[in-house]
Amino acid sequence: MYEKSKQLFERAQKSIPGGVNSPVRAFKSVGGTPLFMQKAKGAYLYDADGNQYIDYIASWGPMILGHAYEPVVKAIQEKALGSTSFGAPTELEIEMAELIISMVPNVDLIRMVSSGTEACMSAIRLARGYTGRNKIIKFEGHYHGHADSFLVKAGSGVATFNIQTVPGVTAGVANDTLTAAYNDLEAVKKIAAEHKREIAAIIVEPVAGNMGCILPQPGFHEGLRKLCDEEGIIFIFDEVMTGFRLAPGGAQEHLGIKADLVTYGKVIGGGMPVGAFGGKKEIMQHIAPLGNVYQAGTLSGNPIAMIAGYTMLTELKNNPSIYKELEEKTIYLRDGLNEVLKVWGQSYVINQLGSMISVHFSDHPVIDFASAASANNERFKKYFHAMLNRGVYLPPSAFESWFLNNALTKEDLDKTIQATKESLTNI
Ligand code: KE4
Repeated sequence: MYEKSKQLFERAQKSIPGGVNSPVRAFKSVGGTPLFMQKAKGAYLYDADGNQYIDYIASWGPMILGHAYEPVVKAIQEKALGSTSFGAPTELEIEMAELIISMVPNVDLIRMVSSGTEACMSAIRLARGYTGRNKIIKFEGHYHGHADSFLVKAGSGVATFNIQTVPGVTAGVANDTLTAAYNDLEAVKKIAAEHKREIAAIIVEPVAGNMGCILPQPGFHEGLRKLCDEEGIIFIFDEVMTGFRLAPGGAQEHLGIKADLVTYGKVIGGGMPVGAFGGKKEIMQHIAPLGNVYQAGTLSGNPIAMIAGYTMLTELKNNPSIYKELEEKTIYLRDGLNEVLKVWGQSYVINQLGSMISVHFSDHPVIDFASAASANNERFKKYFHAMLNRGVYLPPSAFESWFLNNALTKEDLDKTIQATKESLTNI
């Protein structure tokens, strides 16, 4: 069933650390051999052994319209004929910036980069440069990429591998990162009171996706917004996951909350390496070459990445009904999973918002990292493999959101629900 992947994994480990180019792909937390993918189309992945899977990772978010989406593929093919990179400004970058600014609220200026990590690390450097303050507040279990400042009580792979302190992150850097539990507004207020005029930014995943999908409690973001206004703290929405997924205007639109800076990634590149950060002119004008907060990148605004992202975002902007369709599919899946899980007799929780969803084998609500970590994640491992063996590819970690793509059909969702029903007998 997985012979070719097993061989490829053996071979990969001889030349790539852990055989993968990103740790979460290694199946370390669920066990077994990571599957090497050969191709994908629409909602389906095909591994090196020719097995087909219904895909709930969507490349960790980007493939919101399904894999090998025709308009994006064609746009890339065509653009590549005119060179793959100039290292000089192009009209397409202006069109991309104008398109994004037309879709999202509160962004006057936006800078393209090549990953979500770059976007988030640049945003906190800008907040520090703009405020002249050093410290940031992040939330336990939130993941903003692998920049040193963020690898303190981080989510995603850091939580998956239970890495308490990441070697190589100096105490100096870590000391400038203060953490609180997600949804605990009082804890944030306490930290802010203890560090008056020291905090440059609060950075948050508006809807958390790196400890499973975890929703903001009513009033949480409103409270953070008010605190930032009172204390002169820059409020950063890390929308690498939620941007262009929850709504054309992302979580700012979906939740009705204004951030001072917003970071993007994933969907914005249509599957190509793209990140971005943007916000009000008053702050963004401190970014070089306008200001002195330095940030740069050889392939930032790369024509192939830009045309992929521009094509994807144009499709989403011109067809806003996609968001309703995606949400309806996700709610259908949620309700179907509830139907089979509630008669199972064991504890579980399903968190869902828009097209983000996760199943936690927990006897308590999952509202922050501690409650996500104390779920029965051993059971998740068994569920993951039981589903994989039935042709359903879930994120290989309990600390990840599932991502639906709009190529999923009702039949795919029914198969996923049925596969869950069958899996429950032996997990
Ligand atoms: P990248 O540098 O991986 O493009 O983006 C970092 C990032 C920033 N902010 C949020 C909210 C994110 O979810 C991410 C990256 N997400 C993970 C999946 N949980 C990427 C997958 C991986 O690490 O391979």
